[in-house]
Amino acid sequence: MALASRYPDVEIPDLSVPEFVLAGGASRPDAPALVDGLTGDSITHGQLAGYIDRVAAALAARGLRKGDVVAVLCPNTMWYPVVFHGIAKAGCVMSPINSLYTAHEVAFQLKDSGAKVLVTVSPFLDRALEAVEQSPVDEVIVMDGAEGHASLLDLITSDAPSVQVDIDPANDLVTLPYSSGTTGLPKGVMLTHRNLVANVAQCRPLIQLGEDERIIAVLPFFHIYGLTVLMNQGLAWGGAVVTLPRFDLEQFLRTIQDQKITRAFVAPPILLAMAKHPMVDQFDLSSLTSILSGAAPLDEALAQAAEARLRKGADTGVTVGQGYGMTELSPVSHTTPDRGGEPAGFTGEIPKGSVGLAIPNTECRLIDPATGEDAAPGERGELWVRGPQVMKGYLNNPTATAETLDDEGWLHTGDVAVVDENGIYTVVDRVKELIKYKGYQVAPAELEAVLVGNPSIADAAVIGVKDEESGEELPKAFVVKAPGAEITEDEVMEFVSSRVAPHKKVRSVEFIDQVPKSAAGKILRKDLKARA
Ligand code: 4UU
Repeated sequence: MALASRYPDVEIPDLSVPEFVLAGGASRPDAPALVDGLTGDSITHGQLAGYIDRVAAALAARGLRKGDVVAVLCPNTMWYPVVFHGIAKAGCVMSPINSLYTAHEVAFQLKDSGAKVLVTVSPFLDRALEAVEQSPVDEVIVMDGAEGHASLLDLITSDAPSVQVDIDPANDLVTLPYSSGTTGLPKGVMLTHRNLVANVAQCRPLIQLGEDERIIAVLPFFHIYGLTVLMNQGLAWGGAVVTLPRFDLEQFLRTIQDQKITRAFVAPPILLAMAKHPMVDQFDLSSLTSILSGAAPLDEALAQAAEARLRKGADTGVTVGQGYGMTELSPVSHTTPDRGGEPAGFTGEIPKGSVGLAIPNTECRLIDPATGEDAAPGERGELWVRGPQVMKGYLNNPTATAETLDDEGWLHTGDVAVVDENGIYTVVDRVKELIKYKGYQVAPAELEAVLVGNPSIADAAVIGVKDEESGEELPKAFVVKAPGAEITEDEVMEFVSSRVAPHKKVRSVEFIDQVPKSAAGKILRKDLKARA
């Protein structure tokens, strides 16, 4: 049984992502659109439109055509949105790469996506060039400039003619982020212009961003949460997005204070600091009205503690809420509404540990994994989602697509949820392989492939084990030694950490005689979880 959203459907503008997003600031060209949180430098909405036009023209002049993939390996700066929307306006597809990836991980994404151009920054250039040697990339653009490479300045001062690419929002891709989904290795998630436009429009009744809103963007734009919720949502309603290149608590708090930030969209580790760290009291955070957490489960008591601490008066001050999403959902399907943004006739409370309500145009099902049938009211089930934010599929991978997205358009999330009589959802478990570390994806299959690449390791399986103290899930490897091989736990961990980004490190190791597998050869992760 499909459970409808409690909100009436919203209209989804039939526009490309840049057209939709730039419309938001069109009436206030002199207002800031992007602010560098470190220097205070800014780009106005008017300048943003102009720069995007130039980047698109320069890319087209290089011979890039509709559907070509341009990868971006860059931390958050106020220029990242210029690059993304420039690529999108040229009809190309932006594939965002995690800034912390090793050259090998970067190369995997460049090859798999077929990227023709890589845009990066000079501090990452060595890593980028190492990756490019193993991939089909024709050109590396270095935003801040480097000998022998075009820079962003070259692009935005290009005198190439403007381009008007004919974009079909419902079918043409705009971005290709990577996600492991419910199983296996990372895959390119095909998201269309319409997916991203829809998701911003769908959040509107719940998250009522105003023009004078100032949003802190410390979560990375290379993750879909940063791209849609921070960047595009912030810009689309005419507000200002204030960028920080990495999370540093003091810098984060100072930026909220000095830049009069009104909204923060974060992941649980940042909320933990807001609730507990003594430094928080040294800053004036009174401009802040709302903090939304997402990307991993938010502890109810922690959310309450953060809200109590930051709330100045009884009914004023900040509210702490939670959203739920997935790369394959562009990413939002559920979120906590602002005060006053509840659906008509809503009288209940929104418990802090919940992920709020299904956003408009979104249907849900909760499926009992044991029976494959709809769970009884109030019972837990795997969350299925259907709506205009559901991906088109995985790139070049019809098998994985069919396993996740069924014929009726339901995206099987691999997360387990319950819904109460008010339509409030709570995510209670995860049945897929995926491990989340500080909100980042860790795909067990990827670590297993790295592990068995060691000649001393005959077989391996990786699961997430919850650390009670931090609340984080820590990747744990079960390792079968090769006959006669000598290898220690520390050596196993070092072997992995030299090959993967820091968030994917294996954080504990146990040697076992055999990896438990089904008759079909699938790792029985449940058995390993029980053992851990
Ligand atoms: C329990 O993490 C994301 C998207 C996060 C997001 C985006 C917009 C959250 C709120 C918001 O407003 O995407 P992925 O693809 O990196 O990871 C998806 C997985 C989910 O399947 C789920 O297992 O991350 C987990 N997850 C959560 N789990 C995401 N949000 C939550 C949550 N509680 N609130």
